[in-house]
Amino acid sequence: MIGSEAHATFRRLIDAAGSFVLATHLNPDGDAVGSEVSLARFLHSRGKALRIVNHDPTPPNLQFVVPPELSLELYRPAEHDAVFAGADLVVLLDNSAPDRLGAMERVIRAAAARVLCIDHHPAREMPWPHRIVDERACATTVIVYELTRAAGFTPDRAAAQALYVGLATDTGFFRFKSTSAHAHEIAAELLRLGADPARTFQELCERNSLAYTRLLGHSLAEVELTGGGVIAVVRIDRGVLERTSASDVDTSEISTALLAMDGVRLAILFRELDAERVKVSLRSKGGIDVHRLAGEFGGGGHRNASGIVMSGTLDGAAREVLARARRLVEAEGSG
Ligand SMILES: [Mn+2]
Repeated sequence: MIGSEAHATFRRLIDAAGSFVLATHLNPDGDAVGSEVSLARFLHSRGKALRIVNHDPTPPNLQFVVPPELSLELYRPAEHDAVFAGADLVVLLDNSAPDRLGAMERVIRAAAARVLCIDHHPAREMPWPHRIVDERACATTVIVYELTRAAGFTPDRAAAQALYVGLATDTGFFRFKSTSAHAHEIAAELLRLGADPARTFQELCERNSLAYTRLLGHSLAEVELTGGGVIAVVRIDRGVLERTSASDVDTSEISTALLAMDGVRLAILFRELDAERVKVSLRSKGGIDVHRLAGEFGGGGHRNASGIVMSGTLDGAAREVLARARRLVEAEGSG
């Protein structure tokens, strides 16, 4: 939980500012969008003016979180650089890392003195003077919930739904190790305030495309085990993506199925982005710290879910990452 100093910082900054821009990381997920929407509802209740500007579009399965009066705008330098430059406060949500801002990095760095960062990721570099970061929080929406409630806000139905989506996303529907009693207590309160758990699961998890489903089938059929059966590996090359028409689908959830295998505690998915780049998704259970593993290759994320984009071929990336992963698993097993 965040301390009284963080609450005071939040209140001071919010009270002093009249206009806000909210932003988050590349490829916004449920916690990113949930944090933006819930904080926006709070700021509107205070009569504040705000814009929400993201680098990437809101995925279709998260659009139900966005109430009609809010617009999550897609960053266009010609329009939004002036918005970032003119806002009293820029709130960076669910992201501390400048390199996860994409093309927005330059303009947000330029505004750094007016940036408040609210996040739960461990960060390598944090150039933001105002930050409320709690690595123990299982979602950024938990921090937003605590800050806004302490500031006297009662989430309405839309805010409660948005907060719940962040909590459900980042705890894997209340099953990851980060899931605390506190997370369930907040969830209970959010249900009382109107969040709909059945709809949340349907929207988030039951809108898979045929292409994704076929790619999942391919991945399950081709999975390999290594590291004494602890590491499950899937390689997806461009040919497979074309055959399954899955070039644009999000493959990160395939790891969930891999981790369901008995004995597997680390799932690694290598996906060929083009001839020179490979995306690596890392998921783990228990003590295997994939954030550290990803960090060795310039990637980032959380202890149990991280990602890397590597230059090189699919086989080259797999060789390098798997060599490190096997050593990590051995060290973990003997430690
Ligand atoms: Mn998050």
